[in-house]
Amino acid sequence: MTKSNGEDPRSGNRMERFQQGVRKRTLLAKKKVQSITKDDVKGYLVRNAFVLFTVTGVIVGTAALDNKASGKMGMRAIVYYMTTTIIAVIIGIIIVVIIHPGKGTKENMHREGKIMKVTAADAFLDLIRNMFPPNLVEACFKQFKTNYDKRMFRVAIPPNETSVVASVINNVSEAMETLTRMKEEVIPVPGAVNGVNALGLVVFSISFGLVIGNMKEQGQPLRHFFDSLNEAIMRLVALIMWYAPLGILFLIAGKIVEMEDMGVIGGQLAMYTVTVIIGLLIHAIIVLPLLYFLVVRKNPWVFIGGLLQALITALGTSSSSATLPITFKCLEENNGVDKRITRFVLPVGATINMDGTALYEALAAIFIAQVNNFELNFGQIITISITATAASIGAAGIPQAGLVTMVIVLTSVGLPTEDITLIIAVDWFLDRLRTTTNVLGDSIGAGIVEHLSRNELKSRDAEMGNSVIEE
Ligand code: DAS
Repeated sequence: MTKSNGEDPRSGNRMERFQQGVRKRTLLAKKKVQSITKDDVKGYLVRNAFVLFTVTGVIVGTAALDNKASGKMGMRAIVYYMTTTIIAVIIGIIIVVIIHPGKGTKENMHREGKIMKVTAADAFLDLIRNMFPPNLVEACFKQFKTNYDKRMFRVAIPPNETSVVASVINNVSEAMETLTRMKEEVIPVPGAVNGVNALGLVVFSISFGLVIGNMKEQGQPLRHFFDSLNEAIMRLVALIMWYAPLGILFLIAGKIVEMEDMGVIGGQLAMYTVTVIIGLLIHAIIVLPLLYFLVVRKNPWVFIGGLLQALITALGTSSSSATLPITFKCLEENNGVDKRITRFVLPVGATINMDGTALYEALAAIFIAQVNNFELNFGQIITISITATAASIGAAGIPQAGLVTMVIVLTSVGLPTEDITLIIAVDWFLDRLRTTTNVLGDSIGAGIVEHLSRNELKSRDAEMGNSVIEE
């Protein structure tokens, strides 16, 4: 059949269909390009900025020191880290023994909350899966899975079909999609570079910085190169992070909205949450400021006031590593701490000095013993203190790392590791608080180490004959 003008109508349809197809494919391609540029560019930008920032920052800081100075500084930092971590653990133990939130038994906890066969264990295992080499994960997985199948995993989680922990771990808030995407990108940087890798990165940067520092004139060009590279990265990070507090507010707001529909959490869990908060508050607003005042003889609250943006970022991202660039900025620009101290002390501190986490792990382990009516003797309490300190050193500066390394503490005194899921429901919230305490501890440490190292810094200035590395 042909059209009056002799054209084959089917060819018209064919053309029509072809044009439609082209239009559809163009639209798809455009969407794909848009989505790639929006996410990946920001992702690459953030990811590389943060890793590069840490590397150049540490190199710049260390290169400005000589072995003698950095050796003494390193010693002072380590002594400070161990002292504050042990104090935090002791606070955790005392407070959980006095308040005794674990009164009653697991069954009691089950009755209190609305029992749900939780997908928490699966989400929790995903978290572990992403953090440890597969063999260890498989071992944990088998252990968890057997208990899970025996229905031992029941946690007082209110009726909330979606897996609480999965949503918590994603920590995604629709309210600020942009920052959330950026935050996810930021978090995987420490996540991807977490634990041993982060420490490896820092160790490499410190040793490379020391080498440059000891090259005298020959090292000058490299020192200048890394100094200006770091300056550029710092500005880039500042650009990326300027809208962080706003986005973080949305993240927390989004989470609180989600908490609303989580309903009431079981009494013991609530008591446990209160106990952890009290412990962290004692350490953060009494011990650390007092330590700062005793050593530096200045008003700690002025110093802490300069850290506000870093503390908010820690609260919002639950990651010390992701907060690192902001911590640098707050200490150097608001509190005037010498770059040679911050670049040297902070990256190590963010990875191994976690007062909040140590306090939390000791407290949570004893809480789980209480819930199991398991009488701990003095020796076991000491074991918990030591393993909680070690676990906090091993935890990476990323979300809920402290929850995962708690397996070490529970195993050390024979407590059932699957009972971690009893406290998983509130961990997304407590993690923020302990991360903020961790960042505060690292920052106060930088202030104290700077004060104790002021003579070395002065003699180093005289030796270098130029001013301290400031802009
Ligand atoms: N979120 C960890 C941090 O970044 C602390 C923890 O998980 O305990 O410091």
